[in-house]
Amino acid sequence: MPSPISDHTVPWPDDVAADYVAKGYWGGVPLGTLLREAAESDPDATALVDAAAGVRLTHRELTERADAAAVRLLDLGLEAGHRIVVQLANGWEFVVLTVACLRAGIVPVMALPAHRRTELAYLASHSEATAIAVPDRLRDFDHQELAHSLEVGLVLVAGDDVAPGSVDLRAVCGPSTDPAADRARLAAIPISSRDVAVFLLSGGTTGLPKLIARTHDDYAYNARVSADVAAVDASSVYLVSLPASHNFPLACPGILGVLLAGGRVVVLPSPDPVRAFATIATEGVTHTAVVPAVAGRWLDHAASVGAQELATLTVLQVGGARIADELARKVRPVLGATLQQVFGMAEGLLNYTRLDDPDDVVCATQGRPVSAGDEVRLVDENDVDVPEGEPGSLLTRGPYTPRGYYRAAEQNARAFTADGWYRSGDICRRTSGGNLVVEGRDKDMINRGGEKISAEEVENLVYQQVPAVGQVAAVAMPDPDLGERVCLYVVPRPGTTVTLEEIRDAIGRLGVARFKLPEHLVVVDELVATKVGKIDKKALRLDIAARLAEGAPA
Ligand code: OOB
Repeated sequence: MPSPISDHTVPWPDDVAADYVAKGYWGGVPLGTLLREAAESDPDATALVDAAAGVRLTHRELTERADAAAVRLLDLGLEAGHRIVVQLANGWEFVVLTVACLRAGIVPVMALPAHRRTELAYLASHSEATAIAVPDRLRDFDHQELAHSLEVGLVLVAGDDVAPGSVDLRAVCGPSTDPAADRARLAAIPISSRDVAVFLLSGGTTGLPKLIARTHDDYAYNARVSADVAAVDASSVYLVSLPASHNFPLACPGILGVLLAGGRVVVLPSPDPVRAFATIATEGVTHTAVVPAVAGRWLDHAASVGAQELATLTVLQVGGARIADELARKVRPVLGATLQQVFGMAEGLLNYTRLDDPDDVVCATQGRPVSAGDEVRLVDENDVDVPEGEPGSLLTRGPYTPRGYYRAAEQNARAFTADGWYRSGDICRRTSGGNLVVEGRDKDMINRGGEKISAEEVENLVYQQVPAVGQVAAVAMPDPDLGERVCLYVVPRPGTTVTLEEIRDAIGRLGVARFKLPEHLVVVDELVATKVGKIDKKALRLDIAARLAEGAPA
């Protein structure tokens, strides 16, 4: 039996929680119930479109399928409070399964399709998952085989090739035979709005990823305020092309915010511009969310073929990494949509530019907190607030920012202050208009086109797998397309040599997400240390930027 989730979470203090209830941030209703209620306002409207799979579901059909799936999961032995690792491509099954979990109180652990053995084994064991949902194959990788080798328990598989011993996820997510009975069965499950609804993955600064336990109250609020600020309503059509298990496309406002508003979700497996543009045209997409690297590709594509297909697109949300001001300024003239910058984090705090902000705010800032309940401080290295307008390290608390990671007392002592402020590690400046500008960061992370990579995790993998490496440091190197990529500085052991290929092969064999593999290697005789004896990463970042500027081969 998995241990109760509440044994390992850090709750908001009682008086703070009471305040969030009194102010109406926390509604006291579990997400599954809210989603069912939202679906009832116009049950025959289309809720979900997966064109590749030929699936179109109305709100009624989605609700009934989610209820039926919830009941089938219970029949398979899962219970409210159990955890299921969800590693699915963007498809209708992801949406039905997620809603089903929320209805049954089963907690999805939102893994990424790119994750491999190392990440999945860790997520499954750390969350004490009793089930995993995967595609059969994706991009030539056999997810089903890997899932079985993890010995998690139940393996649910989405695809045509469901092996003996796997459960057919498409059948689990199929139509209901008795909607009223399903509903009655689910109504009997006691789910508190204070319970954990989903586990998100942290952007990663430590050796292993951390789990962020988001409650029904906090995540429903996250989705609801985000829908308001993005002007999402029942007439909205939202395209999901980023990996759906990321907080941004899941709930900012994403899938959950759009469904709660009675709108329509359209899923696509990737943000490739040719397909995305065609889908926007056929489905009448009004809103979508992308990372800056994708925004760049869409701008290039529109510059060559025009943006006629984007006629219905009113809001383009861009976040996950800093978009260059020049790129931001092209969005409206080239794509014809209003840009909304989103500076968010799976840990909670969301900043948005508002749709009616002047161009200078929209194009040159990352917006301001979405909720009046958000608290933000910008501090120096002694946690003292910096003067207004100066850059400082961002600390935050609020109604949808949990007070600690799941089962991570040691990391929590570093990542949170004693009075519950989360240290985001972003260096920001506040403009006179109250908007934040992200100027850098003081966390050891590499942001590769919005995918976050922990430098420490990469370094640990290299030390474990490559004996010839005496000392290693992973740092961000600037990249015109992705913003940053992983660069390794290595001091080989005396008498040995190392190559980038050897290192990539060694880590790759272990099974880690490919986006974490280093893309550039600099072999050096020594790594300079700071005064306190740590490797001077700032110097290394400057060094690689200078080498690239001088035309070193990338
Ligand atoms: C989003 O969430 P995560 O958890 O993958 O990453 C959070 C980190 C932030 O701390 C910051 O370092 C960076 O990603 N970031 C940005 C940014 N948006 C995120 N840095 C500069 N400019 C931005 N606009 O990335 C995320 C979560 C919800 C909504 C949107 C993004």
